[in-house]
Amino acid sequence: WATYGYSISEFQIWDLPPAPPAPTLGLSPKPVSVQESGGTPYTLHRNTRIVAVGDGAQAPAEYLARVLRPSTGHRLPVVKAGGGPAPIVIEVGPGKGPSGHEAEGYGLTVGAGRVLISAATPNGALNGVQTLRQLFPQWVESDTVVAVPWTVPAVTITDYPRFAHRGMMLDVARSFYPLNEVKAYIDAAAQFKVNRLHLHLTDDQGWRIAMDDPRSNPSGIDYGLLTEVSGDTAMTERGTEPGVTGHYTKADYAEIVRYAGENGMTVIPEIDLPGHTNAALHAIPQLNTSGAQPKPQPGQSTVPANGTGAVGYSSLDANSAVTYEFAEHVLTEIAAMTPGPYLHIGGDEAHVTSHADYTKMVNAFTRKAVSLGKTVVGWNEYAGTELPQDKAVVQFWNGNRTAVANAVNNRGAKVILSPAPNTYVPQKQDPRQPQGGTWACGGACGLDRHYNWNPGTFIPGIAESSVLGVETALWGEFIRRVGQAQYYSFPRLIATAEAGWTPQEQRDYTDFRTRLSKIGGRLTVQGTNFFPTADVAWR
Ligand code: TNX
Repeated sequence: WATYGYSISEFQIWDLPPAPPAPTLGLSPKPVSVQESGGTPYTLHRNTRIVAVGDGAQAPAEYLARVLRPSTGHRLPVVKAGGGPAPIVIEVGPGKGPSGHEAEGYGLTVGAGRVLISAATPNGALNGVQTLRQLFPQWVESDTVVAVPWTVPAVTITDYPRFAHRGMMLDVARSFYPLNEVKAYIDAAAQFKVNRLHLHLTDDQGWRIAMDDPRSNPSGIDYGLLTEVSGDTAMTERGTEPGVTGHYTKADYAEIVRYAGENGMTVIPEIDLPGHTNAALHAIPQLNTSGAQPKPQPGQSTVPANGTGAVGYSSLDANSAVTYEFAEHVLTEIAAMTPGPYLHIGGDEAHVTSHADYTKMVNAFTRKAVSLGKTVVGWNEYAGTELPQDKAVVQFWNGNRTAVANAVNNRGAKVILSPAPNTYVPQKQDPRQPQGGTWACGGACGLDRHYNWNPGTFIPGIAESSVLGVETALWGEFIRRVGQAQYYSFPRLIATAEAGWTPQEQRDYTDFRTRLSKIGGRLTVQGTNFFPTADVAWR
């Protein structure tokens, strides 16, 4: 060995073959109950039909067909009845899914000659479809035909979520994502049973949603300016490229809502008020009591004359009637465009607004949202305002947990958890990454931080039943386009999806990493970008 200039011990360290990957089905979120029968696997047949039993089975059956057709090359017709070789049966109706878990639960039985998915609702069946998809070979994610046997191991699964809300927030305001990129972001998350898409539509750097003028318009505001002017601005200072400009027409927004729905997701639109409003103040002259319209904000480090910090430098004026006229109209329009029950009014980081002014405005916006028939959502700063009884949701990101507990215990509020160290994906995932924040974890917020926490006990003094669930937050200061959005979101978004789905006592980080090592291949085949974190033995 001396000839080669290194010792035996060094040789052994570097030349040992890698440990064989631990066997795993590679499912995430981990289902509540999985039994592997060890029996003959199911094999898809070129004449397999997807049998949709019950009206609600049609959409999930077609979803499955769309997943399976490109890679298998089979026709896979969706039919209402009948068998044929190796059928996949999806049945949806009362009493079909696991009882007590009707909204999203499902049963999945894979036998040698047949697959059966049963659920009480279409979304439950869709969850079963996503699990079945993960049981096929990874090549099922290819968009061209692959010649492999399409086998699925024989299993019996009963499954349902721990929390109703497993969300992801996309900041389209700092940098815009065109419709096709939003769809790609939805596609990648839907396979992990993420069921809420929170769109951060407005901020200091841009306004991304078209608004029409109201019939009664006392201040004569031209609402078209919001997107004509502030759809054309974006964050330019951070990131390796300037932010993307653009906005959604009402038709684009309707298409996002439709596409999200097809993927089992409810859209939660956010109009951030009363801070984070520079784009609105820049576009609409009447909103500026002083008469001076602010310039577009290229970044957070551009600190306006008042010398306040990096965020929270803009505010609507609590003492101007135009503020209420404007906010109420915008909320009315966005509510009318949104079939889902939630309206997010922001409420974060209003650093240049006095507490009295903040409370006055937020109370008015909250009342308006509720009068429009919506459940109001706000960031945790608004927890201390006059929340409507049983109609408010507090989204925690940072700060005072006691205020959140009080909102729950005194006002019947529910909670969405987006604690920055556990769910903020623009934070660095590895200290060697050049870009990314470090403020939330005092260093990198790795995959372990996103996995190892308990949403049920995170806010002391509240019952788990008051927790709606969890949400990954993709802020957009330096993130540009969907490829980079995915690179920062995955695989940590998968950890959060599992934190929201799988019973706490069944969650184990080592086991999660083993399952993830197999999921990496799927992400690669489907073209979902991800950060290959050092914690995982990617195959
Ligand atoms: C704080 S988190 C914000 C956002 C920023 C984020 C990351 C929250 C409710 N507000 O405006 O994008 O930090 O820098």
